[in-house]
Amino acid sequence: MADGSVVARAPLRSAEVDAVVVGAGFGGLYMLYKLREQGFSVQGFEAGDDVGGTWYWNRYPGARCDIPSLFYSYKWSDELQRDWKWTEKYAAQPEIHAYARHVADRFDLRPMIAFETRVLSATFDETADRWSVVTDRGDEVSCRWLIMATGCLSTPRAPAIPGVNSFAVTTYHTGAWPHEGVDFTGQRVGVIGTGSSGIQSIPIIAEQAKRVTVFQRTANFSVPARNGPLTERDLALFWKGYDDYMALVKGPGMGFGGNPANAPPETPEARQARYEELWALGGAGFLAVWGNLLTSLEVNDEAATFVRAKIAEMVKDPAVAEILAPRDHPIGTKRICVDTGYYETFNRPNVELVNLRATPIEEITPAGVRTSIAAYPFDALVFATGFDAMTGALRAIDIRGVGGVELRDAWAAGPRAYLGLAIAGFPNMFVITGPGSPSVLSNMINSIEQHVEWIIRCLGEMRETGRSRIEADEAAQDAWVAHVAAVADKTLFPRAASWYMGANIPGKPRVFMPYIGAGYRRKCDEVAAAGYEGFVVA
Ligand code: NA7
Repeated sequence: MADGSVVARAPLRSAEVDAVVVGAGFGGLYMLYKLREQGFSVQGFEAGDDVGGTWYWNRYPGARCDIPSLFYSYKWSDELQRDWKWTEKYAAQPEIHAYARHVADRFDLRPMIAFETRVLSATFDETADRWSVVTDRGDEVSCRWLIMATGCLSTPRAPAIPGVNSFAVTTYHTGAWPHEGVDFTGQRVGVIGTGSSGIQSIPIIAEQAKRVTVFQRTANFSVPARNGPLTERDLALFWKGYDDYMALVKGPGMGFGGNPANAPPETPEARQARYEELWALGGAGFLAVWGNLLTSLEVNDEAATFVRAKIAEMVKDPAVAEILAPRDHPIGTKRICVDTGYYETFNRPNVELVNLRATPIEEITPAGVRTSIAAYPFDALVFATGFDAMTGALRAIDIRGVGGVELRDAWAAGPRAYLGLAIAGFPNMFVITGPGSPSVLSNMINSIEQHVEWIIRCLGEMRETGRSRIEADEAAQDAWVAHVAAVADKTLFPRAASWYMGANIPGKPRVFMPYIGAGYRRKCDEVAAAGYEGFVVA
């Protein structure tokens, strides 16, 4: 419960179900719905006391989706799609969470979920072709199919800084924000981290706090959201183009390989006009400016220069503007941020920026933060320091597959998964939007739906043909992992020390985790149509 108490319930002991679903975010909710619809018995587990996943935990001020709300909704129910009315172009966390709650209630999904329950381990029994799932509430559930809907950004990480736990007053992590909210009025607040969470929260914290000190290690590119209420006209346009949009969603699948049809025009004036147009429109669509933005350094650099010039226009103090201007990675190779008034916030008299490249943090002390040249006393400290992305939640569970091999060991040199859906040595287990699938570089809701629908088709076919076991073949997995890396290597993505690469976690292997090639959906469909090519079915 949000107040810290835990609802009492008897442990589910020796329960047997067809499927266990771990996580009740957007992936888990749809998976539960489909499993029940197809007549599978199912048990869901969720660590939080409510549904929503990412949108349950990330309640920091200013938390907002960076994909337009109309596109950030499930497509599997036309009635749901038409009934739910988003109020803003980019929905804020409370509204997205309300949407997840609405889905859970409307489709009566809650009875399938054991809340406030963390899965500790999952062990595969090779003689029975079943998983045994154990939780922190004493549950021991046996299932044929184990579906990990544990999310890509669900394991918040405090910064690896000496004395990180020694601050005597309160520390907050944007990814695990108190449900009752935080009142910073009259406080001196330190914020470490300038990714999306920092960039969204800093303007709001600055409006409230007496003083805000922002500690920036890497300057990030951010484009204005130009958020606002959704109008009848927006809705009419959306529905007018809905069939085309659905054709795109259900099409072969996007990629970052470059669309030659969208080449930059010859003249600098024409290119500048297009940058201005997209800047005025707002949003991450800026990255769609040219098909080769993420494959040509020269093209990328021009777009980056445009954004740096905008930062210099918005920030009055040229020295501060220079610190905020990203220069160490091509635009788009770290997740681009979408902000409301971020750069302008540095014009406020109560906001100061500390450049950690020049004066690194040496220690967090009971009083605040000490850099190489100064001590900053605080009443509150905010870690906007991100997540152990894409693999953190899976590695946190003691998952043991064939021969008792631990997933943590199998992934010691980086994650390996066939199609980002299944892992060799871990039969009957599926990962929704796992590493090696488009996941975080796509519209997550669309990718979730694609994976859930692929998995349910697979389980239905296993049942129809009386099979009890499906496992990714090691050679197919190796080939897929190599393909994922080869595709990434053709782009500029590997040039950034991003969380896509695991670079934000000290010691984490540097592997580009999302799949950015074209035709992913088609590939998955072809694999299924060919009788699960690349899988061993028994
Ligand atoms: P991100 O994007 O991982 O950002 C984390 C920020 O925290 C980033 O600026 C980091 O700097 C900074 N950071 C991390 N560790 C440290 C230490 N030790 N010292 C100083 N600064 C540090 O996480 P977010 O939560 O903002 O966003 C995650 C995703 O959620 C986002 O991409 C959207 O998809 C939604 P660095 O860049 O590593 O130098």
